[in-house]
Amino acid sequence: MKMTFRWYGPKDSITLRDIRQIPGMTGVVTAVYDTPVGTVWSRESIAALSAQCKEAGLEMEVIESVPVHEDIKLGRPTRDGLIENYCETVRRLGEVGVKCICYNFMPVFDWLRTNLHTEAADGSNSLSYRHEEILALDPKHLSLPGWDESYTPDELQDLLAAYEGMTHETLFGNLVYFLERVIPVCKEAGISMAIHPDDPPWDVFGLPRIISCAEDYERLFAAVPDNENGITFCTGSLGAGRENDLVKMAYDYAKRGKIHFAHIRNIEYANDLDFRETGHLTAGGSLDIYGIVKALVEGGFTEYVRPDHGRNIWGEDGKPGYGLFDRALGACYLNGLFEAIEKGEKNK
Ligand SMILES: [Mn+2]
Repeated sequence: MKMTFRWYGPKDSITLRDIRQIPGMTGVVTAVYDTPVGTVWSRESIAALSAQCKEAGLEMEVIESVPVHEDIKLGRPTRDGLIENYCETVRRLGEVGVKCICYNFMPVFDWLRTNLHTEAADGSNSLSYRHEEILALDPKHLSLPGWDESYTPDELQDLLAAYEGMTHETLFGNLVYFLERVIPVCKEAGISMAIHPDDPPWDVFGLPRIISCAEDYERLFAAVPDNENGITFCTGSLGAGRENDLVKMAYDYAKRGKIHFAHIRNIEYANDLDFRETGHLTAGGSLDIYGIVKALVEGGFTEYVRPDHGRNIWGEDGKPGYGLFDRALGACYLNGLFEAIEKGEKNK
């Protein structure tokens, strides 16, 4: 296992030095943020980012993410040119030693929450989701925390209209079309693709979602069986789906070499659909983080991990989910779990 930490580039309030000082940290998970979605990342931007990481003593082997243009998800005629651009970015990332690309195929929105600062009894705050609040929203006049500035109201309306009538099958077909063209390039570049699951793992605003449960994964692996077509195992996203058996999935997909990257965090269920994000410990929420890590190790998992969303604690007012303190605590906890379980396995 290689412990990593998400870094939002030079504009992140958290410095590479801060990250380097977290025990056991080997690298960062980052991206080029100066380029519009769909265009090729410049060699200069990639090289500058890579040089900064190297100078700080951190690897840059995981990119999160190279975003997929909506026209590719929609299967529009412009997709071939956009996929070629994507492939060129993959080649350039391979040149600087990138090994894994996390991406998602969620239409319009990726993660969705209804509150970014839900206060807990201990005074910390974190992101949360209430389904009733989502249902009460008018998709024609959406105002969602974290998304308000991503699209103009007109852009959002056009995009939602373009997806009208889109079935799960069509969206999945468009994902396969994309992967069939990108995976051969990944093989040459020494890179694995790691699709992030839907967050939360169900349809929202009538938009289809296709990476939410074991059945979806089987369909994905069967359609494009190459090792480079793998997943980001995100416990918080998948865990919001109460029917998902995360321990079983972790073991099964690790064993099959499908997990190239793991996001580990915990959530606490409020009812059948609602949840709030908690600290990383098993005891803090509803997911068995110990059981999941044990399953990963027993399945032979040796790839990248990062502590996913943390809470705001100790007065920090970080980017929601991405403050320094709680994610650093999460990394230490996860390092402890991995060390204990890995050594236990060896001594068996
Ligand atoms: Mn995640």
